[in-house]
Order: sequence, then structure tokens, then C-alpha cells
Amino acid sequence: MSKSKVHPHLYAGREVVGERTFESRNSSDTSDVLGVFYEATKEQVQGAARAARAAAKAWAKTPAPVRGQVIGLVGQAIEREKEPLARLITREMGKTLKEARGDVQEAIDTCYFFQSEGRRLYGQTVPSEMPRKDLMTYRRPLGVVGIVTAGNFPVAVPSWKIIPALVTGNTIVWKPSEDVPACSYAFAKILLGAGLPAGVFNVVFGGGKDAAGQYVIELMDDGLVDKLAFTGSSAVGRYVGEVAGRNLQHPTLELGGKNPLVVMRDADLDNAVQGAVFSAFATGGQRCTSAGNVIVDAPVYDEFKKRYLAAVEKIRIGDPLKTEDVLYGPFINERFFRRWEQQYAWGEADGATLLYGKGRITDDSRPSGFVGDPNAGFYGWPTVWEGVKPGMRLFQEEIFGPTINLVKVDGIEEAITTANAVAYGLSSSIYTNNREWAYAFKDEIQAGMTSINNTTNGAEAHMPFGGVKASGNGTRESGIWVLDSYTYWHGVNDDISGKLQLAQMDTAYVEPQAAVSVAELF
Ligand code: UN1
Repeated sequence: MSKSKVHPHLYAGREVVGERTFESRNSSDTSDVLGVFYEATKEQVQGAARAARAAAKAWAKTPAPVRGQVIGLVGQAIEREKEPLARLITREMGKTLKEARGDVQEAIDTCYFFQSEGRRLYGQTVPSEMPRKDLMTYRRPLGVVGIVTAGNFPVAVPSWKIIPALVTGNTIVWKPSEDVPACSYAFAKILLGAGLPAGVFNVVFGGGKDAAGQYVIELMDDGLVDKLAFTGSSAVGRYVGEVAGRNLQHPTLELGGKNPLVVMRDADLDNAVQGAVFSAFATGGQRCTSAGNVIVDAPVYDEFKKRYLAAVEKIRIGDPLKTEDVLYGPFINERFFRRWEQQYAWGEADGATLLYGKGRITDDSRPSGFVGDPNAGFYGWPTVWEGVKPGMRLFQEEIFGPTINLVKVDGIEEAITTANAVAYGLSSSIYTNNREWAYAFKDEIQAGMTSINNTTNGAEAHMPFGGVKASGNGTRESGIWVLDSYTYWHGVNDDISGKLQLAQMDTAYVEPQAAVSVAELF
């Protein structure tokens, strides 16, 4: 990506420039500027929405199998660019190359799933209660969709919204995270280059509050979008919900998580330790599906803790472009690091015990698994607390960094009650080989996603992704379930009888007959 050029907004089939700019830096080497981008003004965001509106009718009328075919071309285009795009994700966002490849692959999988959905998008034919009358249902596009996404999955998560919205015949205004504009720009160029007509897919760059992100949300009040899809914090999600509510819209909200991972007394402890290390520390804990509380059954608590701490001490951390086998890299940027750092004060105030971790990794304070230059980015020590209780801030709040709490419980009932004692309800996991415990957990956990003997992560592109409680508003992404978020049902009847026949009133219902009494027969 050229450093000299300021990268434009991409809307209405044009490159649109502006005045104010912001830049994006390599998260592992903050002296490396990846690119400079324009901050969209409110007028530009509205202009992008008008372009989407202008393109909406023709795109909705494009046969769904043809829209699906374009999505297939998008999938192929992403696949061709998988490796350079993954490298850009690693540079800008800081996740490992293996995970970055997974991030891109999830978008490819999404395209190939929805390519064929263009050949389904089934409606129903329904029997009528009148003769010579046909009933049928159609999925219709909503119109213009505003999309605002977070920076931790720069490609996968935007694709969960963009791809199904497009295949169902909507047009889009996307405001990607200001933390990953370079990945988003590259992703948008791939999409636009694959054959989407001008105005169908529009991208504006900029910040969130009092900036482009907020302007996209305000498009609901402006009457310029018919739907808003958002991934980010529960606080902003509530705001999106309020604006949507007064406009009688139903937004897609994928919000935070504080995901429990339960380890029961019969669990395969080595598998549980590995799963709990990945769930807590992969992506530096910056996934909405990262584990927040590891809830351990009392009889195995000490043994689990011993093996877990031994594994945590061995975690390799560093610049993921230079050292491929690190478990995690730097924070996305300083803002994420500063937010994570506050937990040390919370833990101290609440009286939790710090088992491992010392804040920022520096020259003088580095875990043995750290490789490289700690000052080139913001790196955090893997951090482990114990003695954490549901009333504590550490237990309740999403920390979005490499931090985990060990919580001791006694038995399955207390494990489930404790797992449910958070405001969030996104993902969850239990390690046990006892089917009754696994079933009890599966049935009683308040979460949109549950793993049995697996990490809290690992959503696949054709399974429903989303949460309950403070993690969302019940909408789901991915698979067939997401179709309901980008379409409305249209019921149509066709009366070929040539006369007025009124449902309920003219229906030839059978009159009830005299009741048969079996007792009188025998
Ligand atoms: C997110 O963190 O917003 O299941 C999405 C997972 C990934 C997606 C996470 N496939 O962890």
C-alpha cells in the first residue's frame, strides 16, 4: 500500500477525497505507517447512503442466482489474495498469521455458502382456505443497510454482514473500524474489483463517536438506511438499538462477551488446559469469544491451576510477522492496551489474587516466552487472577486483552449458576466427559453458543453466531439464520376464482356434527 497517497472513500463507483485525515500503523512496529485515510464528513456518509439508495432497485431486481454468482466471484477474488490480505491483517491488527489466514478463510467460506444461497432464498407456497386461490411467500430485501464493524476481525466479521446483505438484494454503506482501515480498504477493493455494480457496496472511513460511525447510525434518523448492522460494545449497541427503535427498525447487534469456560472434575485436564490457554490468550484475548472466567470444579482446582500456570509461563509472545509460532502478538493499538491495563486496579480494589502477569511487557519486565522488541508495540503479560467472585468487576466486565480469572466452584450446579452470573451471554464452554453434566450445561447455560470439550471460540461460517442478554438483541449472523436479518417476508395471494370470496367469512368450513359418546356405544 502506497504511503504517499491518502486513501479515499469508495462510494458511488468513485474515489472520494476529503480534508481531515488519520493514519494506521503496524501494531508490531508503530514507526511503520501503513496508510493515511480520510475522515468522512456527515455529508459524505449521507452521500454514500444516497448512492446505495440509487443502486438499490436495480440490485434488488438482479436475479438472486446472479447476485449469488457475483458473491462467488468475490469469494474467488478473496481466495486469490488470501496470503497478502492475511499478512496485512497481521501487520495492522497484530494477530498471528495462522489466525489471520483463518480470518480471511472465514470470509471465503461465507462467500461460498451464500453463493449457492442465491439459488435458494426459498419462499413457500401455502394452501389457501378458499378454492382457486394461491398463497405464496417471498423474501424481499430491506433496502439500504448501514454496517459498522470492530477491528479485531477485520475481514471475517464484516463479511458476515456484507455478504448475506448483498445476496439477499440489499445495498450497503460500510464504515469499518478506524483501527484497521488498511485491511478494510484492501478488502473493499477486492469486493469492488470482483464485479459489484457501482453504488451497491459503498465504504466510508473514519472514527466512531462524533464521526463517521455515528453518522452511519444517524442515517436511520435521516431516513437514508433501512437497517443497521453493528459489531462492537454493548454500550454503543444500546445506542444503536435506541435510534433503530424510534425508527421502527430491527438492527443486527453483535456485542460483547465475558465467556465462561467450565472444567469439571472428570475432564481430560490436558485438553482442558490447552483449550483454556487458547480461549483466554489467542488473539491476545481480543475476541468477543475469548474466555473471561475459567470456572474449575473444586476437586481438580489445584491440579488444573498448577498445569495451567505451567502452560501460561511457556506462552510465546512477540511480533507475529517475525516469529510465526507466537501464541499472540501486540494489542491492536495503544487504546486497547490502556483499556486492558485498568484491570490491575480493579483486581486490587476487589481483593482478587494476581497469580501471574505484570502489565505491559518492557525491556525490564518480560515473560520468558517473549521474543523481539517489546517497545516496538504494546504487548501485555499473560495475566491470571484467582479468588475471583461474581460480585467483582474482574468477573463481570469484558477486558479484551490477555487476562483470565480462575474461579473455584463445587459441582455442576454451582458451575452453571456461576457461568450464568454475568450480564453477557455470547459463548460458553464445558470440559467434561459426563453426559449428564454436559447436557445440564447445554440446556441451562445462558449463551448463544456452547462448546463441549472445545474452546469458547471457533464459530464456523454456516452456524448461527450471536448471543443473549447483553451480548446482543437476538439476531444471528452466518448460516441460513442470518437471512432473516436482511429480508422481510412478503405474503402474496392470487385469486383466480373471478369472484369476491372472503377468507373466514366465505370459507366452506364443515359444520360440527352431533358428538359421539363412546360410553353410550358400549
Ligand atoms: C469476534 O470476536 O467478533 O469464533 C468474532 C470465533 C471467530 C469469530 C470471532 N470465528 O472466535
